[in-house]
Amino acid sequence: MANNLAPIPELYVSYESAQKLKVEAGNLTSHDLTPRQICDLELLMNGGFNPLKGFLSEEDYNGVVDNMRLADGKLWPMPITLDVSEKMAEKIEVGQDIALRDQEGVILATMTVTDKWVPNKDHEAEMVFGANDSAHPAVNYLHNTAGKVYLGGPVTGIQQPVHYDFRSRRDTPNELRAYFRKLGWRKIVAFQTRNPLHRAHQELTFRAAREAQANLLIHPVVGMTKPGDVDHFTRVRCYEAVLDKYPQSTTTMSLLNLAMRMAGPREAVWHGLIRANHGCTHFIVGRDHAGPGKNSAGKDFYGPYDAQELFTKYQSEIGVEMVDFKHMVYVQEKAQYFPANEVPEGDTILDISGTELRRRLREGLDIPEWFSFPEVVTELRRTSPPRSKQGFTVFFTGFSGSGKSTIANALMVKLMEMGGRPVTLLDGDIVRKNLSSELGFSKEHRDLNIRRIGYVASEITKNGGIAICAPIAPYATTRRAVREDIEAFGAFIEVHVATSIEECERRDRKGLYKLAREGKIKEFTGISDPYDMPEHPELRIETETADVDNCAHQVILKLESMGLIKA
Ligand code: PPS
Repeated sequence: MANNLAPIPELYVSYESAQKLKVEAGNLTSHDLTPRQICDLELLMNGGFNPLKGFLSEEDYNGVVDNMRLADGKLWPMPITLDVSEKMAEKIEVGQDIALRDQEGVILATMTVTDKWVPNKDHEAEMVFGANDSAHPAVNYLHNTAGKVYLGGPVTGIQQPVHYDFRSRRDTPNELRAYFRKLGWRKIVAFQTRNPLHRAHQELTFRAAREAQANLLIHPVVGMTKPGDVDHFTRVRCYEAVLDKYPQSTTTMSLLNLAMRMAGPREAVWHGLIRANHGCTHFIVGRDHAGPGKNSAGKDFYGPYDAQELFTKYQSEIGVEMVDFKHMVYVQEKAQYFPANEVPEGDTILDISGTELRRRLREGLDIPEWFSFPEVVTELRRTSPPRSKQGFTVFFTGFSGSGKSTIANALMVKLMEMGGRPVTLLDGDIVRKNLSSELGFSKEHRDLNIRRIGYVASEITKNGGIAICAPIAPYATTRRAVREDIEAFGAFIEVHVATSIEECERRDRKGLYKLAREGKIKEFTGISDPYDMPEHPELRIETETADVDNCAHQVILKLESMGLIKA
């Protein structure tokens, strides 16, 4: 298969028309695009999603969901839909033009709304992702992030979404086609990735290109990948380091602003179509391509070779040839990589899993040169310093008067004595004075208060500091949400200050329990308002049998055992 590098259709109008349209579109009803919709729109406009001419109509959507085909019969496996809220949908009539704006309000495109409908999301989840299970990131997105109503219709492109990072590494399909034409590349193997490249990947991509007698395009996704992945800034710096390891002028790299769905087999077909649009002739599909991980029953969503099977079935329609990904392992005796099925008998195989790599990074352990390139390891270590250098949050929870603030203060002083990281105390009373002065104690207000504390703590954690929070935080769901926000950046240590309500009332240091009993303070936690006991806190402290110094010391010991501070 050799490529046809003629330009493919884009949805942009000329510069002059765009300027005019932009002024006119200022008067249209606007939709503010979500980050995922911006990724989708970019690929619609630049031809990456050719033959789509806009967000799917209802008829196209039904065909795509049920049979992976557009209404005209063309293969298309992924619903590219413009989801909006019911409130937004009420403002829009079929036949109307709307302006599509980015998050700063810049008009990127207009769309003529030809269709407006309420999709059956359960059915979409079953058909497209294989299960209506929110453990799947795209199903979770479908039910919990996407709007209830879909709008469909053709798009007129005004301008590309703006990117300030790695501009010279981003190419439209036509830019890549022109580049391949210029260099006389007739066969190109694309490698899709959302992970940093290590030696095994370099070996396998190099072999794939050699086998297909083709040039190689490293085509990483920098739009949206799986939650928890290494951020794309770090990955691109890693890719740039690996690029030097290929024989000169055989290989290039370009960044793809795709929002992945982790849809396994369907996603592989979609990825193939996208690469065909980018002028590639071959595409590497591996074991568990674009796999979403485990379902809620702890089983894989897709079989390991489902993606390869589906791709093979549609290969001629996709227009690129599949190169199957070989699992490469390092053979110690030969000091080189081999495909796992070609390892000489009796030789020793060395391999480091993704989980093991993360553990080594977290704990600052050695990552051997046979596994990765030193430049890549240095980049990864810069973004994932060992735990003893990362930020973290200690989150105290407990009744009013349980001793949270006192222990938190003692802990702060001990951590400051040790030095090394800035420490911030977000005490309940202090926060209510400075951040949440307008809030009361209804469930809604308490949640807002805790979410604010969580937001500040997550920023502190992200930037390498220590946040100590000491609110009552009575609701388990809110504590869990805060934990999730913070764990994206560092450790979250929930400390339950387990002083009983009777003891708190007996101490009544602020006289509030008396007032609560007299009904002079309403909704008082533990008296007239609920408190969900933490079920699995990292630490539970009994203050009735230990003094403050000892309580704070228990936290220090916990932090040491988690590798967050060094003894
Ligand atoms: S919450 O639920 O987490 O938002 O509460 P928090 O921000 O930690 O604020 C608790 C402090 O406010 C005082 N206070 C009350 N607490 C509980 N219920 C009611 N109705 C109430 N009204 C005022 C109380 O002094 C708490 O301080 P601490 O430091 O916990 O004793």
